[in-house]
Amino acid sequence: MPAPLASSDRPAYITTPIYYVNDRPHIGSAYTTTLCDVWARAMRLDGRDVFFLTGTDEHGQKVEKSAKERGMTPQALADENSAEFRKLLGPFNLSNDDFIRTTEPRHESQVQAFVSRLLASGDIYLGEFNGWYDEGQEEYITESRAKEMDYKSPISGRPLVRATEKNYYFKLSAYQSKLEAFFKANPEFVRPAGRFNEVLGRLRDGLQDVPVTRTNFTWGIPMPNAPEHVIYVWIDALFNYATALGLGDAGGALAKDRAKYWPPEYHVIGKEILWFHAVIWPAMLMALDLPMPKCVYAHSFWIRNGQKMSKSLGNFVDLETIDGFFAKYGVDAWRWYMTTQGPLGTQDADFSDKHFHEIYTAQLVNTFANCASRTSSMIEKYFGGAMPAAETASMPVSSAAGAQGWSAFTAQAAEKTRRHYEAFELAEAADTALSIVRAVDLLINETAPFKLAKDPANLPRVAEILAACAEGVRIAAVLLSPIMPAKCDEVLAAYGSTLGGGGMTDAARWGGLKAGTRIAKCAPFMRVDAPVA
Ligand code: ME8
Repeated sequence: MPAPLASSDRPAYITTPIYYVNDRPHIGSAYTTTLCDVWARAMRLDGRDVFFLTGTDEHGQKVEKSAKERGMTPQALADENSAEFRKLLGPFNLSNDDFIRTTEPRHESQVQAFVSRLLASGDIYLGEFNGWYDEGQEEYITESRAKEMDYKSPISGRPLVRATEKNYYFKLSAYQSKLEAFFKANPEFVRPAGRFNEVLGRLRDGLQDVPVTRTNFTWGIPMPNAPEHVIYVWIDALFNYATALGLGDAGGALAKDRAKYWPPEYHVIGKEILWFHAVIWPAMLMALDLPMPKCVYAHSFWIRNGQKMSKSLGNFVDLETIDGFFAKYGVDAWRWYMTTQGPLGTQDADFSDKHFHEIYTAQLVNTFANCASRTSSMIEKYFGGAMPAAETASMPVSSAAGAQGWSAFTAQAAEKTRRHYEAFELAEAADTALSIVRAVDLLINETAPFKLAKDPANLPRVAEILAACAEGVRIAAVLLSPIMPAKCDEVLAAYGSTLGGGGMTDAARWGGLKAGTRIAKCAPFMRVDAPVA
């Protein structure tokens, strides 16, 4: 487990990529935003002051082209599709603090201010580009890379087009050694490690200056000193992370409230946009003398039944498909699957209806819901729905766990979960929190309180067992709440509890459930029919 990135009283900033408005939202954009949401909620639960940013990327040739095809202005297209992304936030239960659009005046004016600073420092200069361009990705490609790519876009498969333009350039080449030194000193700047190696490998080929303006279309932010040039969409877009906090307008009102969040703890992105975030963006920040983000986390891709998702194959898990999952399993089951089974590592993850169903049934119905439900119904049956009075802190967890008592076991699991969340090891955080539920399950199976209860003489022992189970369920619900906020709230409410406001460790401390607390029967996840293959 990597060391924690920052002390817990530091404000925390996390960002998603800003999504292109020439596409509709789908599993990919929902996935990245959900991961960031889980982290943001976990850090808030831990008492940190969090700023969680998402938004839409609205300029560029592709948007201009699509708008033309549809007979509308680029702004109208951007408005329409940005609203689609915004609509996603409620149903997915995403708790972002702002939603930035690159066509907003607050963003445009700050991008111009940043670019003016880079012109003044000589980091941006006028020059001529001769090379290749990937139209789909809106990315300039040098001759040597184009050759490696066989003159085809690795993303769309379409041929690269020849590009010769008088453009403004960013002096990326001047930052080669500074970046190398920075990477060496920050071995966790890009995660997972396999992705960092890819960046370092490409860095060894040597950096060339990159164009930062275009003149062959107009849908972009005008260059402050030469308005016939528009700022290249990628440069415009990367700045969103800083403009949302007002950093381009240092004395302004936005910066007054938000500058404290810089630098970001995590820029979470997909693997295909790593170079921009791991190399170009840090070099621009160096040129602007802004502190570096702590980590760029590049996850891999969801694929569908073993195949890449693409428009031409028509196999995208789109919002309509996701709606079907919400209707059948609920949004929290969706969030659970995204968090625990997604492509957080260097491998792509296959999205399959069957696997979703298996995970739902095994982990949510049979484990989490079953424990919450069995415990609450036995408390109802044997103790009239009131939390039994019993000393449970040092009661052994199970025969397998040796002498370790419940209080020590859950404190250890809670701290481990907290650290996993903090380190963006979200599937591990989920599993560690769920280990408490598995221990409750084992306790019930090993001690069979439903059998013991048949003899009234055993009631003190039954009280002890069920009190431990109830407290275990409560703590697990606290720790799982960043992933499944609504269902965990439901369980906590049934168990007469709340998340409290004192941080994750406090909320998860043994003994939170006082004797006599009303515990209502609850069944947070219900069995549903398996999908037809
Ligand atoms: O690249 N699996 O925007 P974009 C998982 N505007 N995640 C996926 C995915 C998949 N199959 N497909 C897409 C852009 N994503 C730029 C970003 S940031 C300054 C500018 C997610 O709309 C993943 O997060 O193409 C990826 O990086 C992002 O969507 C790309 O979104």
